[in-house]
Amino acid sequence: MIDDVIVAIATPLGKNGVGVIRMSGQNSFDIARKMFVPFNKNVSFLPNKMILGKIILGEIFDTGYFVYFKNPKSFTGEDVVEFQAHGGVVVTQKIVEQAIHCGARLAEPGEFSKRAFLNGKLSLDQAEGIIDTINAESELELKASGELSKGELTKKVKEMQDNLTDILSEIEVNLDYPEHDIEYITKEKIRENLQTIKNEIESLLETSKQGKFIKNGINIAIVGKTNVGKSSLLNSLLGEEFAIVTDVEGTTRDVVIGSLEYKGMKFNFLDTAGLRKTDDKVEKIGIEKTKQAIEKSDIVLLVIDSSRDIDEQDKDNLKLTKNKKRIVLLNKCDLKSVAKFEGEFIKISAKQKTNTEEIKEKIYQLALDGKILNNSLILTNIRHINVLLEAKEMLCKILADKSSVFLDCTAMDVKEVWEKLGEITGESVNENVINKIFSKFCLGK
Ligand SMILES: Nc1nc2c(ncn2[C@@H]2O[C@H](COP(=O)(O)OP(=O)(O)O)[C@@H](O)[C@H]2O)c(=O)[nH]1
Ligand SMILES: [Mg+2]
Repeated sequence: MIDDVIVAIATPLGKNGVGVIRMSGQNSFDIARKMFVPFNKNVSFLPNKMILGKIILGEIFDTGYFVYFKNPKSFTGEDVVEFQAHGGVVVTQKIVEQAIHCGARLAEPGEFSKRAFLNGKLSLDQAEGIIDTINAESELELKASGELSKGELTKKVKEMQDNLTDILSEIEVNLDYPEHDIEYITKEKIRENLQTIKNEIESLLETSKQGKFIKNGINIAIVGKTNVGKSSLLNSLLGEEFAIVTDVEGTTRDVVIGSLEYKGMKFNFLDTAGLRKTDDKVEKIGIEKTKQAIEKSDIVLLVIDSSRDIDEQDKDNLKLTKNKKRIVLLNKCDLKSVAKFEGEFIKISAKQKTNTEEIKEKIYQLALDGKILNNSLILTNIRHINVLLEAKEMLCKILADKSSVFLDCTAMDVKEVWEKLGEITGESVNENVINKIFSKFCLGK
């Protein structure tokens, strides 16, 4: 039973129009009332009602609102009181101090959400969805975390768990009445049902490929010989003079990273040192870094100067990147075209900033393998992905067992899969995991 009252500032520390201080716990109403005097003496303190008055801070006071959420209809499921005061650093901190003076204690990071989880207001994955919403850096990340906090994954997992429960009772009936032919039919049916659940897990896991890009953005390495226009291309994509462009070979030495958002997805461009044979010590290191950037990238933009013949170095670069998802760009199309390239390419002029939208669209398509993102659930959280991978592995093992004792052995294994899936919603997860998850939350959430 959690009965102490926790308090924290819910808004960022700094100079803000309004600052919100939140309290949760059985006595939060009494504690908050001790430090608040309403302007209207006859007002009744009903839940969900904003009441204007003085927030008493010892000798001084601030003017603000008092809002009371009665359990269980609150974020944490407990009695919650929020003060909306002026958003200054000192004011908000004074209110917290006063609340502590009146009997509350300072909340730990994520403690409000943790209480919401422990009181059954949120599943673990929903709580993680909330923190992802706060941390979202792009529109699609926001969308994915929104699905999570809405409980879409919880719903899917619970459906799978229900199916597993049905399978378990099927097995039990059969173990109690082991007539030979019934057993055979049941065995096949169980196998089919387990296979269906495995397929569902697999299709969920399939979305994690897109999820990875949504969460981390797409890393795109801009690669090619020196002076083909890689840095000019970065500038043209970003729409600003970001990287240094000169006609001196070896201008770019370190990797330059520039980001933009396209269709709600974050693109991280890595402009690299041109690949060529060189004795320059610094440039050599740069080239080594280029190779690492290629390795780490999701997509490579290979730039070739179309105003010159394709030479050995271009061919080496094509070879070096042939196993990557790659877009070949024939640059400087404003000049006379000389290069002969066989294969798919896009003609561009980085200098005149042509075809930048076409490049972005091509990157988007290539990263998502041409699949259109819809509103459905997309896995972005590595913990959820790992739990599902393990559950899938367990199902594979059960299905691989073709022995005649299939039924006897399966019940326990099926129960284990059920529990594994429960780690997503938090139903079957140990305290350490829970504490670790909530400690990553911000203070006041
Ligand atoms: N005519 C023309 N020149 C370009 C184009 N893109 C880049 N350049 C020029 O090529 C030279 C090298 O460009 P830069 O972007 O520094 O190439 P990098 O070494 O590959 O990064 C500069 O003088 C640019 O102005 C283009 O599309 N057309
Ligand atoms: Mg450059």
